[in-house]
Amino acid sequence: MTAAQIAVTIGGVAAIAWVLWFFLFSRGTGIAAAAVGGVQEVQVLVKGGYSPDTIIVQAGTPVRLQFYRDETADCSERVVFDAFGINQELPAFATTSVEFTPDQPGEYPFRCGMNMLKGLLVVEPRGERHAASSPHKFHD
Ligand SMILES: [Cu+2]
Repeated sequence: MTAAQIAVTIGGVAAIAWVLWFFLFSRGTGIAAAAVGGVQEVQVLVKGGYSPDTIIVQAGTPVRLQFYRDETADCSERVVFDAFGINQELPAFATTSVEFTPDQPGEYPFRCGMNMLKGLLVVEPRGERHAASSPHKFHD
């Protein structure tokens, strides 16, 4: 092989590795909120999408999502959580807090004002996840 062929081969392998990394690890991964002073807080980068785009929280505890909008594109000007009646403007190059308390477990999509950028808030049941389904055979 010539030096040029070797370079092309290395470049191709690097490109494949990057594509694998991009699809396997950089997208669609959920992040669990960290509790800060009784509030479940998550930083979300807004730039052509939401990252992370899946946010996992627990029901019954206040949630604070810190959206940093790192662009001026009109598309991401607002963030909307239909289930919680939230339609919040996000000024460019600033952090905007969106706070609410999800009471019911479930999956709640969020989106930009035009319904193009999408994310998902996953609300898990509070505490022990299987407490409600444990058998009651020891009760009198
Ligand atoms: Cu949009």
